[in-house]
Amino acid sequence: MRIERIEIRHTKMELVSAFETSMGVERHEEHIIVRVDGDGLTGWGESAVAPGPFYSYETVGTAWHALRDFLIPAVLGRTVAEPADAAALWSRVRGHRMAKAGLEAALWDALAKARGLSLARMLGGVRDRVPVGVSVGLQENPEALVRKVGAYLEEGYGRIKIKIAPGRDAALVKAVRAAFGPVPLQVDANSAYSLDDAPIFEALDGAGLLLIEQPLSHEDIFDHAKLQARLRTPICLDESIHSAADARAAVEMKSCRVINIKPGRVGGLLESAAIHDYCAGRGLPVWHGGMLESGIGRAANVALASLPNFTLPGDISASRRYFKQDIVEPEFVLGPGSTLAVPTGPGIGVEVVPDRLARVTERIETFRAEAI
Ligand code: NPG
Repeated sequence: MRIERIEIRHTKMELVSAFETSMGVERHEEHIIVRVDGDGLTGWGESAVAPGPFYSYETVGTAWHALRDFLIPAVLGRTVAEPADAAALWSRVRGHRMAKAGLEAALWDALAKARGLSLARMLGGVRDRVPVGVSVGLQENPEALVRKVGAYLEEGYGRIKIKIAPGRDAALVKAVRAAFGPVPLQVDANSAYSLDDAPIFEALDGAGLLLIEQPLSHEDIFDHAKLQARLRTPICLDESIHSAADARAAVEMKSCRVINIKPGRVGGLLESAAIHDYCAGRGLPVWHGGMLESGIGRAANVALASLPNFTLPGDISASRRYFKQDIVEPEFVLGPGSTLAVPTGPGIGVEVVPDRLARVTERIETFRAEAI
């Protein structure tokens, strides 16, 4: 496929309810949607950045810069047969993984469409439905959390993840356990603790949690090994894993027993698949994280989560959990057994609805290859 045109959009979508974590509160999701055109094909991808550098150092502004000034010029007018060809063209660019992931995803979509394959098939997916859960932000008090969790369980979510932060941890787990007994439950600290807080996690070790996600610093692998050695509950790394090389270091150092994969955090679907394969070979389960994506990013997430070693439920909830109206059709809906259906149509398998996309677009820039 010759890459003839690339469009990037800064989008802003209102969330149905505010999402609070140890990093701050979000009321809107601001991402970059990438559209690639060539050979009569269109591909869509989503870069799950944020306005501020609080989860990752990347922002809407840095990703826009990396895309406009480096990544798009590296591929525009070039011919790519495989996503790896595009990654090779921008291999001089270090970091900027979320920016790369958005562009790479759009190319995966277009290239899968060129072959008449669903993205899931092209990636090597093996399931037609993927197990999912719901991630519940910090609430005002334990009672409010119990109400929120109760409502999600009622809707059919079979796995609950709750956010924790210093001073808002053990009491929340206790309240959820008291209200709902042995429901599949995990916690996410988003790097809010230090090794000195190990007793807090030791106290949580008897709570039957599926895993404790990213308790320590966002770049740490070393202290997590020390903490994991003190716990029976698996530690899952998120923020600390940026590549298959990081995954290898974490596994060899016994820093975690589970890995959360987010294509944005690791630079795309190709690297995600490499982490998946490495973990499969080492007997570590992986699961798909979430960045409150629109239906464009969600479709790619569901496709990736259909790979065989994504055995734990993902943070890939139904469209309605996030937005009043998604920008794709069909929207993602929660199915039996807390699952989402993997789209079977070509590429991401959902249609972008132009006027809905236009309504959430804040800014747009288009790049065209020179005619040949
Ligand atoms: O369902 O997409 C979802 C949200 C899952 O909790 C979730 N994401 O730390 O993993 C995280 C958190 C997050 C959200 C991180 C937005 C960064 C931005």
